[in-house]
Amino acid sequence: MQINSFEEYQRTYQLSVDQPEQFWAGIADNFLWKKKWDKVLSWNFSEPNIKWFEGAKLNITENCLDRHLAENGDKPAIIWEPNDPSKDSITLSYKILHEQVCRFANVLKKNGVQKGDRVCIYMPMVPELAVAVLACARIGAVHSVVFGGFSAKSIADRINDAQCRVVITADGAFRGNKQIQLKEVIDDALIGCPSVAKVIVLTHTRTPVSMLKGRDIWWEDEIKLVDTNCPAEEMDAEDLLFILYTSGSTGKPKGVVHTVGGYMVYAGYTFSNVFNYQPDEVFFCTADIGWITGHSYIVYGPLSQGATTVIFEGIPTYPDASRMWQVVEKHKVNILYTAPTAIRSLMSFGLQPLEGVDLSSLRVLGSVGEPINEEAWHWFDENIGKSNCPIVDTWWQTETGGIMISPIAFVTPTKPSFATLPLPGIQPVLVDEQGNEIEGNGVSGNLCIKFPWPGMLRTTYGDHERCKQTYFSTYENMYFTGDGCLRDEDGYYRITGRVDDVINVSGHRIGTAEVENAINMHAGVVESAVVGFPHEVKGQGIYAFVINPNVHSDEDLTRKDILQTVTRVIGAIAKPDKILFVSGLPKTRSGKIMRRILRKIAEGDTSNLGDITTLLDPAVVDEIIEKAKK
Ligand code: 6R9
Repeated sequence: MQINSFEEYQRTYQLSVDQPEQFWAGIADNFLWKKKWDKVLSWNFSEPNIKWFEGAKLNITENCLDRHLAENGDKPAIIWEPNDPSKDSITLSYKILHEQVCRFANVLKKNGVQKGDRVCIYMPMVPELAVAVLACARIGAVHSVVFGGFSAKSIADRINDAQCRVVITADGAFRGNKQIQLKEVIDDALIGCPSVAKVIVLTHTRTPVSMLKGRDIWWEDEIKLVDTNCPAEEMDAEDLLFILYTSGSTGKPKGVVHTVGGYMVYAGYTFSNVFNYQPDEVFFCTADIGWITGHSYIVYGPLSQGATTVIFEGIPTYPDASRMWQVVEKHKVNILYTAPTAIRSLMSFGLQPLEGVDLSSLRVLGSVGEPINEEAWHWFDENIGKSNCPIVDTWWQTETGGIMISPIAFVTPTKPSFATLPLPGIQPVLVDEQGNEIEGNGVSGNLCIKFPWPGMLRTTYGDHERCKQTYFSTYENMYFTGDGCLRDEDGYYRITGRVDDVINVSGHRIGTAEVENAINMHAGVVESAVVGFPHEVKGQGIYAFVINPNVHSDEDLTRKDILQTVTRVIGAIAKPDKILFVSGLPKTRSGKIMRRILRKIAEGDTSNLGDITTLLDPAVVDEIIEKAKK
């Protein structure tokens, strides 16, 4: 499956465009199927209706676990590095991981979980999180992992949208010097979630928790009651594997749906190729399993390829800014996959944290989540890769399931801040506002994909129309990514950022409408408008313009209150970096907020605000500019 030269890439790419079915069938042959497909692909982007490997039967956990046992049973599958460096790390071999997954799958069965049931997972970054995910897949339950930073309300919304039957959580989580009371958050969430019959609680932080009789049970008790024999459920290639919620332009997060066969093939293929993974190498992806990057490149991609994957519970700056490098040294990490925000944050500590740390095990570096600026790219290249490791700047999305546009390590010549070229099977196009394809090089436009790939989303859970409207209606017969992009003279792609109302804060997608809804829940707020602005570490920060009618109120207090409201409604990750109180917002006569103007003001660039004559009250703009300066 691995591509070894640029010439081979070009040849493979051409084949994947000329004969996509033949190409993907060849890739899929590298996986374990209980029964092969009748048809590789049927599709249309108008409904949309996309089916890969129709008629095929498989279980993804047999690909991630069972098939490695004979030859690699004792090979480390997971290396877990705890938050606290003085505590021991834990290594799970493929054999042990297989046993734990089967055992926990039996716990789920014993508690009434059946094929097709949805299970919400809200856990710290511990090996049991991967075990829980895989145990769901083992029995054909659909997992919906919710990142540990979301609030009770966000969790409740997600649980209700998917009608989850079971929740898997832990007493608490460690993150740097903080503790997050996961079970308490779940208790609050579940007040409004009638579908949940059972909550399975892992002991981790040993913080006291309350257990509801008949509903809450301990992980440790349950696994004693079952054995390790759990045959893998036979799944159809197009059966649901998981739901993962992500923000869009509207207020309500969407449940992106991925299915078993195509997702597996795509995550495995891209992992193996992009990172040039070699047997016995250690792969470290610093994302959280609560995001798509963790799903595809901590769990499914690496394990499907029999790799050793690191799960790191902590954060790069705890107990100090050398932590991530220490982890690389300690576990002799060969491939490090991280985010620009982490790189920028560590850069700001200078080179001292790198002193005396041995990074010589590193062979490949990767970046994901947001555009990487040239300065961060060079710092990463020179100080971490010692100018000797290719950097793969991987562009992709929750919806795409796996990496789409990226260099292939040791194959594609890289260029700082460019995601470079599409992987085999991916047909990107740039389109103008009217939906016309912009051909040739040295052009920019909105990034679309014009042909299906196995890892793409199939629907948004419970609302297929929304999937169609969001991704397939802006431009006819194309998947619209929501990103702007340029293609340079060499045909290389550079992602320039979202063109919709989504802000990318430290690589996390946050919808402006979501934040506005949360702010507006505060009793003192009449209306608000939220935009992104350039932030040195986070990439983008959140800037909120808020109309507060009570001019005599204490602004600092109201500000604090609003931050608390947002934390309660969405989670701390959505807290605005700046809140500016204003008496009005720039609106058109039809009542639309002109965000373009607010964006300029937030950027501090008011020299050219463009045409503001269509505004209902142009004077508010001057007032906002004046206030923003202070
Ligand atoms: C994997 C992931 C997707 C959005 C995407 C884009 C941005 C991701 C990027 C990148 C520039 C890269 N993005 N990778 N922008 N260069 N290498 O991050 O998924 O959380 O769904 O975010 O992130 O704007 O549309 P997700």
